[in-house]
Amino acid sequence: MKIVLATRNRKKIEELRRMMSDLSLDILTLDDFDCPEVMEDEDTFEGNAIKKAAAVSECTGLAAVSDDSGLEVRALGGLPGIYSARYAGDNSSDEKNIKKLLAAMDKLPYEERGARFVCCIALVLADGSIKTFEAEARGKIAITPKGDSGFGYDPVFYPEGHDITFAQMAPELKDSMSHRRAALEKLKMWLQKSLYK
Ligand code: ITT
Repeated sequence: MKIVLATRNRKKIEELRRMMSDLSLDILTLDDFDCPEVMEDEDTFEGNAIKKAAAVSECTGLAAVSDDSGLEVRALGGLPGIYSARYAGDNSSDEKNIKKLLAAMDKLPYEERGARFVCCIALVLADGSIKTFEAEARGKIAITPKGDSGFGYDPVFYPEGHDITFAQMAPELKDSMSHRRAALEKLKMWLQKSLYK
């Protein structure tokens, strides 16, 4: 079966490809098609994930998988949440987003720096049917960024039970405990049950 990854984020593509390599799927990306940009204007991860996958499935005529994800910080009432990619403004960078986050959390003690990454994966099949799979990874926000692996907020995220950030981990170690991996595992189980019967 052919499936298109409905994301323009290169780092997500890298992670999704690595974690889907054991599936017998022909994985394509938006580089293989000329699809329009999708406006992410829903107010939930799930809403945006469905919107992205549905648009790409319609544009390509194939099944599409999208990932809408972000970081929710408890002390900030769940921000940056669905705004994670553009927290410091449109066309923001990971560095600017992290800088804004750390400034907003200035002087908060470590015990009060609880956060979680959320990932919602949407699968839209060629017949238009929709399935979504959501998962989280809990942890704490660092006082200062550490590490240069991964992307986004990885340098400031200490996953629960670890004293190194996602950005200090080898990619496979991050995968083993990430929100993206947990959501993908749910997708894989559904695919195995529903499509490979
Ligand atoms: P697409 O919409 O094209 O998939 P995007 O980067 O705009 O790409 P999102 O709207 O889902 O994707 O925003 C996700 C943001 O959340 C991402 O840019 C990071 O800032 C953050 N994020 C999500 N998963 C992350 C992870 O595993 N590690 C670090 N940051 C992550």
